[in-house]
Amino acid sequence: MKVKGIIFDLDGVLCRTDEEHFKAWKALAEHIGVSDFTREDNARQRGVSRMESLEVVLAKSAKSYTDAEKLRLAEYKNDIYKEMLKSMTPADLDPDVMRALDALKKSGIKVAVGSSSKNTPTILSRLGLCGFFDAVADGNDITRSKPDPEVFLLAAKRLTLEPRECLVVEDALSGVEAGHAGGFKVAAVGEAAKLGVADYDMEKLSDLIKLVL
Ligand code: B16
Ligand code: MG
Repeated sequence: MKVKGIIFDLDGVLCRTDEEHFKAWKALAEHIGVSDFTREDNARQRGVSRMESLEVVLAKSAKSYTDAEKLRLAEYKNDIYKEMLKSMTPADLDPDVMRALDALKKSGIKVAVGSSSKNTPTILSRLGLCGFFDAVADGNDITRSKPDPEVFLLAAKRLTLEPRECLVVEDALSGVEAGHAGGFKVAAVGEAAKLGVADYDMEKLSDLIKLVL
């Protein structure tokens, strides 16, 4: 397929921070006495905002929480997550991811990040990817998280491209749905590639090279 731009999701696509999100949510769940928080629960948190992700955990608790308490719980999780990010370095970048990004950049295709995460700037900086992307849109820029297309539409706008000229790359069902809602074609990796809901399912990110070049 021919595209002018590719918009990458971050957690679970460009890096493995999806695993750190899981561990931090699991720690929060245990902190509030929820002992059966599973990877299936975590799959429903992929791509959705921090506060909506918290609701997935709280749905398993018998207690009810005020808005102020919810904010404190989300902060508790985010503090654990940010502590994990401190040990991240450019060496954590998967060589396959770097191979895909380099090949796309050399070909002249514009590249962007479209992530629900408010930690996107920290992660890109820790991975040594500050300034690499032609545009970044993240959780700090949006009010509606995936499956709403807001973050991808903003990334496309910042690339000065139309959705139909871009491909979205996602690991989450919510992200595939967001891409489609915005009028994008979507390629899936990881969890989302097992669902058969995207336009293209890939085993690894460098499969993009044969898909678009
Ligand atoms: P934060 P993505 C999403 O990032 C994660 O998949 C999701 O699990 C998380 O809740 C969300 O970011 C918000 O993250 O708490 O760091 O702001 O997959 O859209 O890159
Ligand atoms: Mg993701």
